[in-house]
Amino acid sequence: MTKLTSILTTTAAVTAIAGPVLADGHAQKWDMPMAYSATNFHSENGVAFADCVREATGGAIDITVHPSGSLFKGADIKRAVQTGQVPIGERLLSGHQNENAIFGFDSVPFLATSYDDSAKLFDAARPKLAEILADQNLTLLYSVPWPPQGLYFKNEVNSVADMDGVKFRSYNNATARLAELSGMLPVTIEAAEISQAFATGVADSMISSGATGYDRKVWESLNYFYEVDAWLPYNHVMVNSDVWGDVSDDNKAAVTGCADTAAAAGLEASKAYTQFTLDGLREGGMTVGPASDTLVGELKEIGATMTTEWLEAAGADGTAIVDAFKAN
Ligand code: PCA
Repeated sequence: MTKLTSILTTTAAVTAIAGPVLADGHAQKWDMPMAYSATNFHSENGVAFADCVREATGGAIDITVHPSGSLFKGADIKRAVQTGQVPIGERLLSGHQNENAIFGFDSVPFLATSYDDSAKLFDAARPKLAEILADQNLTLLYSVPWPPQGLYFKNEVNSVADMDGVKFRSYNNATARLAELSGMLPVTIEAAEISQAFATGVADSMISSGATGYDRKVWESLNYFYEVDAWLPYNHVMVNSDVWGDVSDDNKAAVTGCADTAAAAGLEASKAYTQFTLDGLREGGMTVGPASDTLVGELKEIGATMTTEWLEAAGADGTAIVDAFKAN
């Protein structure tokens, strides 16, 4: 190819992309903060979603993913999208239970412990969740579950008594409450910062997925992972409703189509990542296996307390979600 044809081809390609943008009149660049590492399946799925949107809107909406909390930390992403500092972002809504207990629907211990049940629970919660978010100027695009949550420790733990006084990294209200009820000392730390926290002894334990332990190489500091399957929390991708309102109907349909694809692909990736990352923890040198019957029994008692507390906080809407989930 000569230099000229190369320039022409490039120009043609740019024009092909630019055409619909100009026709639509709303060429937009959307920065999308995400809290987890670039190699995490949520982040990779976010990049695939961005690619899908770029293609499906003919370049009219050009999303750039910023993983690892590099643009906004996890805890700040929701507010950033709400207030229009960024048009779109991903956040673990159970980190905002203080605003509305419904945001913690997915972190009620032992309510939904499998992918099938967590999907049913999400279906039951989604309309209410979307309504609450809409009141906060947020439009829910897609949601993807983390793998089942298990307990990480530095030392072997066979009962709640063994957890007494242990420094415990929490990521939402439920994880902090679990720590309190089991005699541990909760400290809130973003996923992006846990390797450092464990290495320096700020925390010696957490509840999370195999995925997050694997992403952060926690075997460098911790030694045990107990597969408790306490719950499967969701990450949610949300767009600012004012921004969304300015998107043409055609592009809304395109983005929604990509969001549906991302929800399905993210779910499959989450499932596949479960075993892969548990194997990875083992290869890193950790002991990975089920918790003792004693510990499981004690955690279920704590779970019952937390369920009662959540139902009280979430009121009639919470009860309706749980009833709808159980009816399916
Ligand atoms: N990883 C995230 C939330 C749930 C999970 O599995 C974290 O630990 O922050």
